[in-house]
Amino acid sequence: MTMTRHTEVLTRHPSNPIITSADLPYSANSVFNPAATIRDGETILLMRVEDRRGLSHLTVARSPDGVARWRIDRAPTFVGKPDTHPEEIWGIEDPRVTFIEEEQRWIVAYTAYSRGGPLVSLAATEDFKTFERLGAVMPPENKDAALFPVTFAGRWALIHRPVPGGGDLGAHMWLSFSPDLKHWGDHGVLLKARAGGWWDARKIGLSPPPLETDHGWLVLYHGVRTTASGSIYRLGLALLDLENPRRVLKRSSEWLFSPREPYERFGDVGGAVFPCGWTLVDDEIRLYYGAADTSIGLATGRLSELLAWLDEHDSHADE
Ligand code: BMA
Repeated sequence: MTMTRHTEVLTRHPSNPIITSADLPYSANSVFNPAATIRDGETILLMRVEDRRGLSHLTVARSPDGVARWRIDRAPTFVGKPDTHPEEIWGIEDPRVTFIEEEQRWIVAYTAYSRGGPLVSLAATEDFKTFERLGAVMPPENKDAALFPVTFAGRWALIHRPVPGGGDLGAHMWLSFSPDLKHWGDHGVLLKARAGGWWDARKIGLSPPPLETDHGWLVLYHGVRTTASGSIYRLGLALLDLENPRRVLKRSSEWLFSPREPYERFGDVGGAVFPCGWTLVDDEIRLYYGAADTSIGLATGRLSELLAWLDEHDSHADE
């Protein structure tokens, strides 16, 4: 185990939380877990908004600098459509967006809340105004999904998180492949939740989509620690082989980011930091996260420092 002095790799923005429900142009309970991307120089967040019935939809916020001056759609942008898509009966949640360069469009992987439990659906958008549903791709219970931006030997790859046996068997991250974004197979476990006292014991899931770096696909994932007073959602890193994303090259032993500030500790689900999106400009990472299922926080860091931190805290170093 490495016992070096802890230094902060991700720094919270001083104006956190950067977006709360008070910033929305319409009434809602909370705004959290946003996807993030940059389009024509503008930062776009596709935010989960929970209404006062308890059901979620997605709404777009745009900012010239990714920090302030957010312009938020006047009405919900992307809403569950149970008449044609019954799996969206109880709303849609937690989007992750992936830009597909060759198609000049984004694929949104989101949670559809069906009567049978949460499942994974895909949609495509070119402008974050209209969304074309590609349908449900993973049956319940499954969530925390995102697409890789490239194909591997001609097949798309999706990370997702099924929950077998009502969670008693542990919830691990899986990887599946598809020739057409519709038919999925070659399912296999990618990263396993650890056991016992670990911060990421029994339940883990992908946070933002995997990020391509010179060293491999950088994966930020959440680990859930169950305690006597509820769950703590923390974040750790892993690195996957660029050519073969099934190969896990590194995985952090320690968590990298954990609820600390009052807006992360208190809220509808206190003790949860839950990012669904990040952007990279030059070496700067901007991580957008749900704080306590109530508001949106921003944390920034250098990609090179995240990779160096992962090297230093690689769990293989524990052996
Ligand atoms: C997870 C997801 C997230 C949520 C988190 C904390 O299982 O459902 O939407 O932010 O729990 O409540």
